[in-house]
Amino acid sequence: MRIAVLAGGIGGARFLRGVRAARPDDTVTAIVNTGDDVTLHGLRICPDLDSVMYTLGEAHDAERGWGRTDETWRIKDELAAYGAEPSWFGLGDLDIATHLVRTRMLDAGYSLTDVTAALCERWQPGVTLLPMTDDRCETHVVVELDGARRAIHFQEWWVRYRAALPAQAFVQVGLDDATATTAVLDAVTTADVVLVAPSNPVVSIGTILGLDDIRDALVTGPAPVVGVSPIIGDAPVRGMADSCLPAIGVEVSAEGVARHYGARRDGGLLDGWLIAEDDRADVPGVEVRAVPLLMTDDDATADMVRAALELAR
Ligand code: FO1
Repeated sequence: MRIAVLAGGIGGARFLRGVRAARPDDTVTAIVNTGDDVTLHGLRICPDLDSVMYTLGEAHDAERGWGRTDETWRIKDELAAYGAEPSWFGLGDLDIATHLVRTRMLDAGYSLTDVTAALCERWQPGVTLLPMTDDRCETHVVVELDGARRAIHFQEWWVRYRAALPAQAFVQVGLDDATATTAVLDAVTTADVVLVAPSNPVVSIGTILGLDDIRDALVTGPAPVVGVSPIIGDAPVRGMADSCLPAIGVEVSAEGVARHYGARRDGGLLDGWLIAEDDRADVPGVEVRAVPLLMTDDDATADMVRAALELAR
């Protein structure tokens, strides 16, 4: 079976470990959000791709969720000693090697898709990792800062301000001119099933769906699309979806997110939707199933994936 998975960072990575565990002999392709990408200290940083790569490559720091295990921060401290801003972003020494290799390859003209494949040669994630696009697009957040409305990079909003500044809007700079890669479109059009990971529906899944050619391929493609709610009860399990959804007028609930994604019969994304056992979701045109949704370990996540594949059938 060919499975395509739309994924963001930490939640997406954890979900992909479950897909890999549930379907070890299938072809799994992860289509990963690149809207969180940022250039800092001259390095191109791809947080969601790196979270997935490290997590499936058994190199991630499970407690932090991002970055490398056994990380050290000597270069970060040295940069701060020089007063080299930004000092608020956690650049680890081991992680910097990834950014140096990526930045050098990008500068040499390789596509982000090629760079990601090269980095994965080392980490062997067991699934194919594809950036959603090779074109630059970066999510910015419109906030009120120092008495003025400003658009700041998503990473500054999330890391420096801990998403504490109310997000008035999200602007995916460059998204309108970005196109999906052929590898991504091939993955979607040849998939037997498409899974939407419980990633942030605004800045992760929303950014992927902001690429019209991916959205069109999903909506018109042959494969059933089944999503997993990132919201349990009235809050996300992790991350900042509850700080993002109100900015786009979507209720922070499993039902709200599913209605936002829409039913495929109405030109939306979903055929099926997994919600937590105590939740309810009435989404006309979408088959809803309530299952345990906490990705406490790979087995629990694999059970979720099996439920999603069952629903797809
Ligand atoms: N998240 C933080 O909360 N603090 C950090 O200092 C931080 C640094 C960082 C460096 C590299 C990287 O790949 C991810 C990093 N993240 C950090 C996580 C990142 O901001 C988010 O996980 C994603 O952008 C959201 O999916």
